[in-house]
Amino acid sequence: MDSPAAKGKYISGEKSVKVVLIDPRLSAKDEYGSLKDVSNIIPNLGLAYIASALRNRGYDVKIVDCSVSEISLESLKDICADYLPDVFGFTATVLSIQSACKAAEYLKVFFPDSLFVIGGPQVTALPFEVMNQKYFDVGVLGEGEDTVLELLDCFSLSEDGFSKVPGLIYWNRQQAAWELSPKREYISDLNRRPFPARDLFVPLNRYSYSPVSTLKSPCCHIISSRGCPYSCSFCDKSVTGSVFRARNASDIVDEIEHLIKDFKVKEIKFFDDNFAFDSKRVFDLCDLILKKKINISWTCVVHANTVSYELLRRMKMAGCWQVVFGLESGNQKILDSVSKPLTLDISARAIRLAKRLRMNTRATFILGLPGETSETIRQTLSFAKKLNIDTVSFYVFSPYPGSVLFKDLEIKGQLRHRNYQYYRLIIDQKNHCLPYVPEGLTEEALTESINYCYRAYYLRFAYVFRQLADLLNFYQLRRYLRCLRPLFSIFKER
Ligand code: B12
Ligand code: SF4
Repeated sequence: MDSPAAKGKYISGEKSVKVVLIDPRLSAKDEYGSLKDVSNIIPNLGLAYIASALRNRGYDVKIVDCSVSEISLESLKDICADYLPDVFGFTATVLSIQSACKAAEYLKVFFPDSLFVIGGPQVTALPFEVMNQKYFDVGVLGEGEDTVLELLDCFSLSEDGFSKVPGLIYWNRQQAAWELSPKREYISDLNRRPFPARDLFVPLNRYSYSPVSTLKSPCCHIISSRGCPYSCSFCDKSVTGSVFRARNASDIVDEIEHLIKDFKVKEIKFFDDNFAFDSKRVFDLCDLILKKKINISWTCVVHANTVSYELLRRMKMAGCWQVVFGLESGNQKILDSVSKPLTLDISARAIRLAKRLRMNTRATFILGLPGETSETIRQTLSFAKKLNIDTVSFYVFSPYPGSVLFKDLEIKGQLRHRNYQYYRLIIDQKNHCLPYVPEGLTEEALTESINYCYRAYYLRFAYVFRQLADLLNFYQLRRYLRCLRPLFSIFKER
């Protein structure tokens, strides 16, 4: 194959290089089905980090988010024809890889001389599989900010320089094969890096954060640390790795202030892998928010074993109104078997502490992990009920490429298929085909159990009564009203 990258003919060196970054995700309706109105339809920060790195280096950058704007391939081509990019950069997860390939295949016909780059979790997890489809010229593996700059720098100087840029998969012409360049080190210092270029997305008000987790808007999410030292076997850590690297309080507060000033943001969501792993850092962050009297409401996803009463109290004082816990299962054996470093007691304690402080609690459970039975599903449901968590999500297990479980199940021949459009944690009632079903269960039984869990959890007198008590708060009332309509339609469908 003579990849255009090998020809090196699109970077002239004289004109400013134009890069279009594309999030090719499905339309929100196709991705979330009946759950669309309670899901996060939000800008992709990975792409925004790439954009800001490129812009800082003087490249001309544009972002096209196909999801929120529901852009067809034809309009995508028209947008690109107006802009005439030298480089196309796609991002993709397991769920969006097929759309990314489709878009690249289509656009290549019209822009045969441009460089087609793919980055993100899916190519990082399965580099050869993605590149063998031959829609892309080069893949960026892992964190891409430094790699993409070196890629484009070297590209304008020498056509064969890719092998020297760490973090790539590229076409080796001599070998006529895809080859990995040396591994890229994780970014060790995340401070003082340019903030994500959120201004390159369509206006923020076109996006929507799930009302389940949002009190005030406009809202934005922040990644304040990367990497997680835990080893849950269902989690894909290919991009951010196992070493916890964190931004300091003042760098995070600078970003919060920038969001308040430039985007009028009233709420922040921290979507870190393990936000409170370093509790001192979170204390510092809260203290700085309080010291600077920043009026911001926020939420975060935390691991239950990283929180204490004192930490939650300080978080609440600094504006945190909801804590989200990945509790995964109400059965200890399942937790142990997926290497989740959590006991049921720790989970219960964390929820109780947050409730004692009258913080809103949210938990996510994964049903259908290996070893799951109807009985363990019942245990999970009754565990959630016992804790009376404010909001629970019952996701279906999907073996994500890059995770230990994906590899295990693949080796054991237990993956039912590799049609990645079905690798999702939210079940689409009308169109699903689970990639994995545990022994002893059927797809129908598992999906019906999940539907049952939702109904059995939310349609309870004790639950409704407790939630009604919160309605005294204006913001909570508005939040409930926003959740109500989609919830009714979900129950109708389920
Ligand atoms: C926030 C988040 C979401 C949000 C927002 C998604 C969005 N629009 O950004 C929501 C909740 C909507 C979401 C949904 C899903 N998510 Co998600 N999500 C995350 C989370 C927690 C943080 C993402 C993030 O901002 N990371 C920080 C940035 C810096 O990393 P990054 O996005 O990977 O980008 C870097 C590199 O990948 C690379 N890069 C990325 N794109 C590009 C493009 C180019 C051109 C270049 C050069 C480089 C490059 O450079 C970036 C900067 O370093 C990650 C976990 C994680 N640690 O990343 C999971 C994660 C990305 N999600 C995952 C999954 C599976 C999903 C869902 C499929 C879940 C589902 N619903 O079933 C969907 C898929 C959505 C979609 N259509 O693609 C998996 C992906 C696994 C895989 N192999 O694909 C992850 C890794 C979770 C995990 N640990 O298993 N997610
Ligand atoms: S699921 Fe969460 S706690 Fe477990 S390894 Fe992944 S990021 Fe860490």
